[in-house]
Amino acid sequence: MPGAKRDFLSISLGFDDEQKEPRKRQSFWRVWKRLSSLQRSVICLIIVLGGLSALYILPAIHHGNKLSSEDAKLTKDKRQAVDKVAPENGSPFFKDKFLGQGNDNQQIQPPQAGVPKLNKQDDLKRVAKQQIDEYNKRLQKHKPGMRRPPQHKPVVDRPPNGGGEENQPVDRGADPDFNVDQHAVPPYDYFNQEGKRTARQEAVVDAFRFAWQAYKKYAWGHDEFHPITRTHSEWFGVGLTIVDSLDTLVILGLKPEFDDAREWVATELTFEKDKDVNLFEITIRVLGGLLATYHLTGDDLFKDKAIDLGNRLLPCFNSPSNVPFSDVNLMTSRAHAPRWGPDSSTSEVTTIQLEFRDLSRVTKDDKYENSVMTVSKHIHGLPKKDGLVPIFVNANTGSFRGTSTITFGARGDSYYEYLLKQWIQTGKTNNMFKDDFLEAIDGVKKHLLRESSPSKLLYIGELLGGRTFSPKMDHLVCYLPGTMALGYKNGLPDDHFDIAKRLTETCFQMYARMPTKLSPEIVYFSQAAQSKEDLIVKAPDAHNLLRPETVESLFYMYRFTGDKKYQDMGWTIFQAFLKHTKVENGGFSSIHNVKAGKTTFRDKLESFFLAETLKYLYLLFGDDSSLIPLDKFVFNSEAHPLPIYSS
Ligand code: DMJ
Repeated sequence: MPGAKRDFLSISLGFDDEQKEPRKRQSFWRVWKRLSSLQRSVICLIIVLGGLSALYILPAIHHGNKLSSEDAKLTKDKRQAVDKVAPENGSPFFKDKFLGQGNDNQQIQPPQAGVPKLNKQDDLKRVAKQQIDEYNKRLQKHKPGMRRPPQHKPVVDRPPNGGGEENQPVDRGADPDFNVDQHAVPPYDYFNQEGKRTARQEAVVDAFRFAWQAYKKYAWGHDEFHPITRTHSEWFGVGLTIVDSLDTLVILGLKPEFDDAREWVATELTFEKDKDVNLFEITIRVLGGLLATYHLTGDDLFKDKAIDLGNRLLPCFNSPSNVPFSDVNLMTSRAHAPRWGPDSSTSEVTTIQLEFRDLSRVTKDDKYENSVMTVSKHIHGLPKKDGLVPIFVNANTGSFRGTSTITFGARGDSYYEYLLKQWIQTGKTNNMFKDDFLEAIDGVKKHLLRESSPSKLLYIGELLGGRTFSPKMDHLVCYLPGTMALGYKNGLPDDHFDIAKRLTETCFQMYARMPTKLSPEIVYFSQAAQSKEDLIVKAPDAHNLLRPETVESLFYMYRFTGDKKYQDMGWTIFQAFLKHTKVENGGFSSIHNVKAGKTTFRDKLESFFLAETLKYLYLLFGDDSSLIPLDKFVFNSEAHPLPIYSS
């Protein structure tokens, strides 16, 4: 047997060990004949086994190829849809997620070997490395919870008064010299606030939880909650209350609630909806909410969702003029004017700029910012009444409707707000915005600012048809004192702050003088010298929608002065919300009449109560100004904080 073993080895090595002769070529047949029967059997066995393996492997390869091409066909339409909305530089993972292949709930699988068809060893290594990199990225990327916020670099500090006109950088207009990633998002341990809150902040947290739990129980994933009937309704069909509340959850430090909300965004939120949405509303509430949450948490999930939404809103800008259409279908991309007429609201087309600019800075793609800068420049170039604008503008002609009202209330309000805030967002480098804001405030002083009788409350009226003064003031106007205080803090004239202080007092009186201590939606100020009461409330205007504007201004005033009277004012208002708008079985509701002894509910929890009202109250009642510092963040119109850039 040892000899047989030696023979077998000698064949396998190709030598004729027996004869000790040098190696020479022999025919296959001669070699075969010289083999022992054991050697022949082993060779036959090897050949049979090889053949059998081939029979199994070849069809499998063929089948695999077939599957990939069918799969490709099946997903082609979907993928085209994604390509349509994905940013040019969008990551492959963004596309995977959109297609449902990168679902955050799904366990991330390690890279699979042997999937790609490869010829060269180098290619193999390259693709394997790509897969591993991608896998590691995905593990990093969508790990839930807090991570480091985006890059921190300080904004350019400027002297209090902007350094004088001569030192102001030139207006770069629609072609901004991006300093991407220059935004300053200071680190803050949001989810570690237990034991650090003031008693009043704890009360706000309780109120928030009370509303949140009811929404979760009866309306989870739906846009709006009706707490009396415990039902829900859709507006955009995007879980509006959740998305609008995301950054409030972070700022209030509510980790379990935030985790639930994030999970919903990761697994349920889609903008692939055959739904017409209002450009302004979805921008300030949803785009703003996603971007702010991205900046606070550094979690790319929110950035990816913001990019998807931003792309779907862009068709609004394909109008015959530089004024965008007010509505767009999220799925079909069809944009159009509002159903009620040919005009867009001036405040709506001018209150999308902070969000679209931020999206450009985040993506390093200037298409979003350029779209909204075109609108801003167009509105800047239109004739105005001492900086004041009519509330309607036509998206076909690009002109104001000259006979429309001038107001700082509905449809006019945030045009002025975004002038100041864009100047701040761009590091006070774009003076077009600052100049328009200054001119508008001069226009206010000239045409709209009056004192009531008998108490001399300072208020802002309206010009009906652009001409006739009316002593009417919407609660919406009460954002203005806070915004003017913010301007003053950024170097605008002292008298802006004087006006801000007096307007804040007036807005508080709109609450304090009502039997419920809640403000009506609209008041008229008495002008008659002999009148006994300053405030007149008409029956159709007596409702309260849980709006934030007054507590927003109280927050700014407290941050800038440290005067606790503003906290006390806010506490009075908060107590009134608790007393009259809290629904026994869960949630808060808007009410019909702030003058009525007995509250009647309108059965609606507006998403801005959670996004804005409770957020501003929480910030107002705290003494930690490093929680959303106002030299690093600028709040959008829905109280979503966005970073201030250096240009
Ligand atoms: C919010 O949606 C925003 O603050 C908007 O700018 C005005 N209206 C509501 C709150 O009142």
